[in-house]
Amino acid sequence: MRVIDSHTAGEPTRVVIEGGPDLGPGPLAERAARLEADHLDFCASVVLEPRGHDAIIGAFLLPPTRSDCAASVIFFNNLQNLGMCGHASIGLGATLAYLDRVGPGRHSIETPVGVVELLLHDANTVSVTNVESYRHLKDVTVDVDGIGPVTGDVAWGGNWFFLVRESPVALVPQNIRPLTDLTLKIRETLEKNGVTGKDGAWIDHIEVFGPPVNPDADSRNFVLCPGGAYDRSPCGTGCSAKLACLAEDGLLAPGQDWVQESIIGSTYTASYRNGTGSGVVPTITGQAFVTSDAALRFDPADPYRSGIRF
Ligand code: PYC
Repeated sequence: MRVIDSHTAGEPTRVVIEGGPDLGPGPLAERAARLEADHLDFCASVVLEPRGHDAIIGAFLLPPTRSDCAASVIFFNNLQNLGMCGHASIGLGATLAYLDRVGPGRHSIETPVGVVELLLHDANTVSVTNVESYRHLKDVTVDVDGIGPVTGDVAWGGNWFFLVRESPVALVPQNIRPLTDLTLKIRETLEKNGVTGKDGAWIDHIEVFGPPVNPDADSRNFVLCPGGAYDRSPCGTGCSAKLACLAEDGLLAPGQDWVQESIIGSTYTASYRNGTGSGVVPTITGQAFVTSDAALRFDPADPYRSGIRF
């Protein structure tokens, strides 16, 4: 299996170029559901230890089903599929440029939740225009054991997020363990209280905000991902959810830049235009770098060839 690894603002992506399973015909969302249901060994072998680690997002590259798209992609992590992934889309742009499959300019990409657009400024700098993003619930307060009341918004940015405006724990890298514990507790409390996204969807990402360290940034965040890892990047879908909330609160105008800093200090520049529904269409700009071009080997005698799973 051939994979290209990259990182976007510190967050890793592994694009599977050759050697993935045949997902059969049909719309991409159906094929993504088949990947999750029937090909756990494949996903686990790509992203879990010993070949991968908790933070890697897999991106299974497929030919497009639409003539106006350059490619299709299904994102997956250490637990499940992801509807969309901002950092991995930027990583995919850098990977396609590395492979000489695309040049500078605009390229549409199919994802299971809709078509997104990549604008390649150069081999490393990519803007991704995401699916329409919106706030679902404003100012939801839950009582988190050992912390007290925590208030946040529920919003969709291609994945479901609970966004807490003021983190009760300082957003410094030394606090990554306590921030992980905090956000896991918030997620558990949301589950216990029946707080969900639209149609009962699991809120699998928790995002807490605080003041930036970088004087050029507007905000710093810490993002808990579904499988318990934290996002090293400012999280593209999380920024999209944030823009939807800022727009609805009248705190950011269409076209105005929002610079989001991650817990490790990397940044994205984000802005939006109004959507056709009640939401916004975000564009997130960041940089990705290819880190390896590798062949994964699967030895039938290797007891962990399909990843370490409990
Ligand atoms: O950039 O959208 C994102 C993302 C989601 C999970 C990890 N990164």
